[in-house]
Order: sequence, then C-alpha cells, then structure tokens
Amino acid sequence: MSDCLFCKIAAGEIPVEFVYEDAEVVAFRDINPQAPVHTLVVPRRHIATLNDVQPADAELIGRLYLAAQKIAADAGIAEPGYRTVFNCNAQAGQTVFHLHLHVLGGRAMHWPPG
Ligand code: IU
Repeated sequence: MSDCLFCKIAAGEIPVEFVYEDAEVVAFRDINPQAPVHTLVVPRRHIATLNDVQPADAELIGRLYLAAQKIAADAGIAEPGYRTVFNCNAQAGQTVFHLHLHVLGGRAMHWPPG
C-alpha cells in the first residue's frame, strides 16, 4: 500500500535498522519503547489488522512468531520471559494499520494489561 508507513519501512524506503529480516518479515525497534526491549515484527506484505488475516496466511503468522522467538533469544529476554501482542483495531490501541507483532521484555509485565 503506497501510503503505509510500515510498507515503506519494510521496502527500505525509510531508513530503519532491522534487528531481523527474511523474505517475508522484517523487525525493528519501536520508536516509542514501552519496555527495555520493544521490537515490532512486521510482514512485508500489507495486511491491515489481525481481522484481515486469511487461512492462507497461517504460515506467515507462524513466521512472525518464530521471528519473535529469535529476537527474544538474541536480546537475552527468552528467560525470564517476554510478551507478544497484536493490537487489533482502535479499542485495543492499534494506531498503525499494518499488522505488527509487539515483542516486549526486559521488565516485569502486569496482567491484566491496561
Ligand atoms: P499499535 O499496536 O498500532 O499501537 O503499535 C504501533 C507502534 O508503532 C507503536 O508502539 C509506535 O510507537 C510504533 N511506531 C514506530 O515504531 N515507528 C513509527 O514511525 C510510528 C509508530 I508512526
């Protein structure tokens, strides 16, 4: 999508350092981190929200989680633990409408989330 910020980042049109990338997925540090480690894992292909994911995207969603697992291991937060979050639509706090998996860690997390 031509006016999508995360499409532009994934395509390399906006210079952002990737902490992980493969043919289908990129990951970069959140510009407004909510934890010592806060990384966004993003499919290169535009998908607006989790509601728009199709059965044919099942492997892609798995790739997002495997990337998150590697990012957590590389950041040294696999133990004691970390959180992964998809915010879906406005009430959940989604502000960027290109699917992204938050990887948060490096501090204690609370439950339920706010
Ligand atoms: P959300 O789930 O849609 O609320 O998450 C969007 C995230 O994208 C949020 O944490 C922002 O800080 C982050 N972000 C970013 O990393 N770089 C940007 O240029 C913009 C938002 I705009």
